Amino acid sequence: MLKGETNCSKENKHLLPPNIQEHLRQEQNLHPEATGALTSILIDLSRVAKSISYLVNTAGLTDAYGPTGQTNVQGEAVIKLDERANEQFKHVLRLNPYVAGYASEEENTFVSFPTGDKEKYIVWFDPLDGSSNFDTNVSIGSIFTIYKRISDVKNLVDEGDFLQKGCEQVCSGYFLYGSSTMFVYTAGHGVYGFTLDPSVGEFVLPKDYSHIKTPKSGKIYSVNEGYSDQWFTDTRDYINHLKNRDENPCISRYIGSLVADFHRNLLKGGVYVYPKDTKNPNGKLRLCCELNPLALIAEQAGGLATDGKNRILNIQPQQLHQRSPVVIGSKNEVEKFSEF
Ligand code: AFP
Repeated sequence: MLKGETNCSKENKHLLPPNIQEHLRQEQNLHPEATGALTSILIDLSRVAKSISYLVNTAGLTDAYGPTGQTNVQGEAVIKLDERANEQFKHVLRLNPYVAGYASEEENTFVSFPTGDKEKYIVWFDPLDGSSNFDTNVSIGSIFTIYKRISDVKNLVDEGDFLQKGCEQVCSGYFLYGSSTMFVYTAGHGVYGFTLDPSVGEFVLPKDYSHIKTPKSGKIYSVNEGYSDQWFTDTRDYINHLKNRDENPCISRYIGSLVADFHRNLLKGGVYVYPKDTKNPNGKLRLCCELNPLALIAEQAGGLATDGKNRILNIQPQQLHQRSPVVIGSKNEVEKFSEF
């Protein structure tokens, strides 16, 4: 032992933070009933995150900016990277022996894979969220969620597998392509945030991002105020309240990339609102591939997510691409909305 070094500092000095594989193995060992299927899917998803991160970071060099000329199922212009990110997810999920099918925000309907007795899970994903920000180098993200299939394993997965309530999610998360690339997930035992270490190409877990907790109250509100003329009175009164309350009046922060807005508020505290309004009776965001995954993360971090009245995770989806209004973030601010 070197002079002045304690046993403890000697032990910790050369320890690397765990990478995602080590972390998932440790988590799996805590659950003797685990088969390794979920670990395998999450490791594959972390590969998807790395490959999309690479596409994002090199887009200016590889002609990846700009639209494809197509519109997606939502009627939105598809950009080249939307398409490439979607392909990355599909390619990796198709090869995973535990995945029975997927549904993508970019595609009309779900896809089922040939069945076998191992294929227990289905995956929902939004391959590139905030993609209209992409050409200007603003942070964007991808969102995923994993459910156990409820249809008989002898058959192909059916629509019911993809229309489960958010409270049935086994695991959800997002990749954030920001000033660094992050992989944030929960499997119902806390929220973990990995950072991509570009020097070794691995997602590692910094100490501060193990069991992420969101503040109970925060001073950020995130909403597109450009639409305030279309808001109903409840939204207008609520936002006015946040800005003008005596204690801790809120300030506005809005990127227009859901994952980036959500992630900032998760760490700093505050509320993200995408309300229904006179033009959009159900808001804009999609329940199954955007709101449910983020609502699970928010709740696991100690926050809340509602559609203004109901817990997001309790809403029974009726359609694959159903939209819902959302109020998501710190407990105090989300609860306050119900008073308006
Ligand atoms: P895009 O992927 O088409 O950019 O849509 C992103 C999104 O669904 C979500 O990420 C944003 O928070 C939201 O739209 C922003 O929408 P507004 O422009 O209506 O505020």
